[in-house]
Amino acid sequence: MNHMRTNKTLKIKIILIFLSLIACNSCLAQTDISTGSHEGWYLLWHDEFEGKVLDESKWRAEDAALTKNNEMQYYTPEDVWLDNGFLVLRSEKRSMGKRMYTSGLVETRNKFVFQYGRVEIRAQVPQGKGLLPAHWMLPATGLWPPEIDIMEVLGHQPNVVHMTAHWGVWPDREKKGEMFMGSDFSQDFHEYAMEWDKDSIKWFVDGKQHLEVDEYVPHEPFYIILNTAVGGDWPGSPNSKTQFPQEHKIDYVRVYVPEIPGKYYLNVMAENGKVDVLPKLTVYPKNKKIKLWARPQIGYKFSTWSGDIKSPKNPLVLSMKEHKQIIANFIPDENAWKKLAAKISKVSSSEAEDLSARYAIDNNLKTRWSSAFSDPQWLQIDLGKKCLIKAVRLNWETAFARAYKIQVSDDAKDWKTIYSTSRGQGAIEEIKDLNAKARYIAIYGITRAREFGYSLWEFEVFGKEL
Ligand SMILES: [Ca+2]
Ligand SMILES: [Ca+2]
Repeated sequence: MNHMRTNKTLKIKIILIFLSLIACNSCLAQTDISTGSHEGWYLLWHDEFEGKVLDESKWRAEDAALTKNNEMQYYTPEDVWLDNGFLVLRSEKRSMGKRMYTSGLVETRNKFVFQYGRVEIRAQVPQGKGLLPAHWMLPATGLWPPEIDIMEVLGHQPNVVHMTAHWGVWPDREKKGEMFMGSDFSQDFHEYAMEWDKDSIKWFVDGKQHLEVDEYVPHEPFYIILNTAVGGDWPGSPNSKTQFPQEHKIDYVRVYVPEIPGKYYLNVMAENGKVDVLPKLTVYPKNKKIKLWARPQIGYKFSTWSGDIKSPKNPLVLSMKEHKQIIANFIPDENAWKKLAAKISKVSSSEAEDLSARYAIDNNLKTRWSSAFSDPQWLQIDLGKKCLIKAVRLNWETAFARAYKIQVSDDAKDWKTIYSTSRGQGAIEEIKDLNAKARYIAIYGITRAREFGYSLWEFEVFGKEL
C-alpha cells in the first residue's frame, strides 16, 4: 500500500510537471525577471520604478475628478509616488474636488504608445469593497471604444482577475472577457500580461494564458493606464469594512516587441515637447532613413537629443541599423510668447454652475468649463484690446473635441476661422504660428469625441498686445 501510494504520488507529480511545462510553452519560456530579457523579444519600453520620483517623460499623473462610471474618487498626483523600486497608487478617504475619496492614476498618453507587442505588469493590488485596481489600455486617438483591460480586480473579490476587450462604435459596443479565479491577489505580487499581434490578443496571469480574443484585434497604437478607482457602477461604494488608505503597488511595466531579423524599432521620448517621425512605422527595415523633428511645447525650446543618439540638430536625420531609444530634451525659452490676459465674452452653454465658462480661463488646472452635451458648442474670449495672437493651448478634460475651429473677431460679431481640424486628439493641444490680429478669439466645437460635452481645464492664448 505504502509503495503504491508513493508510486501514485510520483505519477501525480510527473503529470503536474508535464502540465506546467505545457502551460509554460504558451508563455515566454526563458525569462530573466531582474533584467526583463526574453529571448526573441526586444524590450522596447519599460519602467522599473527605481528612481526617486515618477518619470514624467514616461507617465502623466492624473489630477481630475473624472466623470465616468459614477466613480467616487478624485485622482491626484499626491497619491502617486515611488518607493523602493515600486510605483505606489494610494486610495484614501478624504475630500478633494467635491469627491469623498482620493486615488492615483498614471498613464502614458501622449508619452508612449505602441501597436502590437507584449506588456508585463507586476503588481500587488489593494482589496476591500469599493476598490477597483486596473491595468488597461486605450487607443492614442482618444476615442472609446476600443479598450483592452489587462487586469481588473474587484476589491471584494480579490481572488478573481477580470480580463476584457471592448470594441465597437459607441453606442454599439461589444466585449469579450474572462474571469480567472486564483489565490488572493492582494496578498502578494503577480504578473499580469497581455500579448497582442495582428491576429489576436492573449491575456496571462503569472505566465499562464487565460483568454484569447480574435473576433476583434485593434490595428492602431494604444497607451497604458494604471489606476485604482474607488466606488462606481461596477465595484459599488466602499462600506464600513473597507480600510483606508490602501496601496496598489507596481514593481514594473515592460513592453516587448518581437525581434524580426533585419528590422529595427525606434522608441522616442520627450518631456515638455513632442517628436514627429517621418516615416512613422512600427518597425523599420535595415538602413531606412528617418527624420525626427523635436517640437517644443509653448514656453520651451529644443536643446539636444540624448539616449542612443547625441546631437543638437533639429530636425535629425538618421539611418536605422539597430534598435534605438532616443530622448528629445527641451529647456525653458526666455523669449517665448507671453500668455494674454482674457475674460469671457460669450458662451453657448454650461453643463452646471460649477462648470461655467470662467473656469476655462482661471489659470487653475483643477477647474473646468463643460458645455451642454450637444453640438455645436462654443466659447468666446475677450482679450481687452487688439492683440497679435501667436498660439493657443487647449487643455482638455476627458471630454474633448474631435472637430473644432479656432476663430477670431474684432467686434465679436463677424468671425474668421484661423484654424480647423476634424482630428482633435484631446489632452493638451497646442496650435502655433497663428499670427492673427484680433481682440476676440473663440473655440467653436463641431463634433464631440465623447458622449459628454466640450470640457476644457484651460483655454490659453499666447502673443502680445498691439
Ligand atoms: Ca521595480
Ligand atoms: Ca481652469
